[in-house]
Amino acid sequence: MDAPDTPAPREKLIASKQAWARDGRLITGHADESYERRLPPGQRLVRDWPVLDLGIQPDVTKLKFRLDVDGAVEHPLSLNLDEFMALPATHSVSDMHCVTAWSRYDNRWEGVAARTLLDLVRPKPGTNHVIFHSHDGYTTNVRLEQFDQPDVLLVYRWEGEPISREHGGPVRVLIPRLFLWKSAKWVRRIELRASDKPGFWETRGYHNNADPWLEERYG
Ligand SMILES: Nc1nc2c(c(=O)[nH]1)N[C@H]1C(S)=C(S)[C@@H](COP(=O)(O)O)O[C@H]1N2
Ligand SMILES: [Mo]
Repeated sequence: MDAPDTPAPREKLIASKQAWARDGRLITGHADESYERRLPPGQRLVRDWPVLDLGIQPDVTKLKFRLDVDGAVEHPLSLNLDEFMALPATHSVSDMHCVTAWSRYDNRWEGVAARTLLDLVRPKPGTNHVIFHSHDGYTTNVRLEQFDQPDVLLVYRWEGEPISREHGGPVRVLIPRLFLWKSAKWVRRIELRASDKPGFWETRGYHNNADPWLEERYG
């Protein structure tokens, strides 16, 4: 894939996060009784919005922007920024949960619903997985049923402002009911597949499913 802005990731940061995964840091073991709560087990509320990345924040200019939605679909899409922004807009309010134990409530989003894209590309029968590819070389994977939810958006506004570069602007994925590492920033390509393909953190000790209420942090 194309990742023209990609120098080496911050190896130390990655190594320490991998060590957390190995040690099971932040696991409380109380997932079951907490399932009904708004704040997932082991999480604490923050009011700011922390920035987490691999030490690269690609500058996705209008000229560099392209979104491909392809793979096991009837009608592959390849959109420039104007074409993407012309798709119907969806507004939502949702919470964010990061595996590093912060959660932030009531984020107001605007973007294009995952279901709008799925209606356009039409996944072929037997398509069960979605892989996100980003401009910094990051990848992450979810099951199609996790992407195909009404609250999943490709967002371009947060709290009325354009998504900043550090948070993955101009367009990032938002899957609010999974840990935030599943929400690819600077998204470049959405690949639909019959088979799964674990992404950057999933191959470094993070859980494949990433449900915060089940404490699916590592594994
Ligand atoms: N392209 C890309 N997307 C990414 C990441 C990344 O390094 N590159 N980091 C992930 C992780 S580990 C987290 S916790 C969230 C952080 O998003 P934020 O910086 O907007 O809080 O982005 C996720 N999406
Ligand atoms: Mo993260």
